[in-house]
Amino acid sequence: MGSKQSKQVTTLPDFEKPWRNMKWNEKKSLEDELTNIHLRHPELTQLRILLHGPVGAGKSCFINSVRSIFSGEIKRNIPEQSNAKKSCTKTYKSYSITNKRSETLPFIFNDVMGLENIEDDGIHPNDIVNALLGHIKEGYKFNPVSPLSNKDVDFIHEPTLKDKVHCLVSVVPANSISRMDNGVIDKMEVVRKRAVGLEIPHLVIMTKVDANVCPLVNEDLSQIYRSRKIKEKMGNCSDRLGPTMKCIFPVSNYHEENETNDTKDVLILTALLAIVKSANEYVEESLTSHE
Ligand SMILES: Nc1nc2c(ncn2[C@@H]2O[C@H](COP(=O)(O)OP(=O)(O)OP(=O)(O)O)[C@@H](O)[C@H]2O)c(=O)[nH]1
Ligand SMILES: [Mg+2]
Repeated sequence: MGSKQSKQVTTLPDFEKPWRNMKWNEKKSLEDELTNIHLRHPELTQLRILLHGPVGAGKSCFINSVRSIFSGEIKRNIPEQSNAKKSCTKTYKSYSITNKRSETLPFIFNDVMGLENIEDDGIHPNDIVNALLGHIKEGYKFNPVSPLSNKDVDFIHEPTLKDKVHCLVSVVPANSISRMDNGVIDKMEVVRKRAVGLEIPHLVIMTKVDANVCPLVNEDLSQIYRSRKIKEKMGNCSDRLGPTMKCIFPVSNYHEENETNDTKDVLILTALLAIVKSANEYVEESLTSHE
């Protein structure tokens, strides 16, 4: 399980000191904080987090990784696909997280079909907006050609705060952000604009930092904030997708391992805590704005 935090690395770090402070030894307190977070809205038992992004970015794998962390063993239940050209995820689904004590955590993920460059393929950006607004019923099968309309049976006409999304998360891979198609970026921009207009927080998870982006990080993931390459990739995410650097979180999902390790866990839990706190602030603000 646990991993040594300071491995012998042969590649020299670019920054003498990490530019972001990480609590590498505080996995337990991160888990506790996420488990016991006090929801700031009386009608809610779970904060809803929507993941979107290009096909194969690691959206489903991120949810499996969070499940793995809280259960202490690698989870594979949500289908992922290697070298997928077409989105592996086809339907709208919510995923709860349970810990080792069988407690359900106070947040829930929604996974959607991936975005594609081509028009009429991959999820339609209006369907991501439909999800943000809470209009989509569980199990809805995405249709890339035409988004859900208010005439469809899967359309929720009067969504409550519980159905709505409380934090939008863009999932993008570090190893291809700089060459990501403009078609996909444009679709993500449509969604960001709506989220910003609705004052829904928007954060970014940058996956695949382990996929030959930086030799230092390949050797030792805990050096991530001493790598110029990773900082550059995060800057690319910020430039192309809109959110500022403090909203961008690099992670390495469980994609090939058969057991969890503390370094990966802490990176993912840190990202998750920022997401959940943003969602909680959003629901608190929605409470006061309706008074
Ligand atoms: N190296 C590496 N591979 C990853 C990481 N995250 C996901 N993958 C792999 O990337 C592939 C795609 O992951 P998925 O989770 O299926 O991607 P998705 O975003 O859900 O894709 P669609 O549902 O097809 O839109 C799988 O083979 C994953 O194992 C990561 O952090 N590092
Ligand atoms: Mg998927």
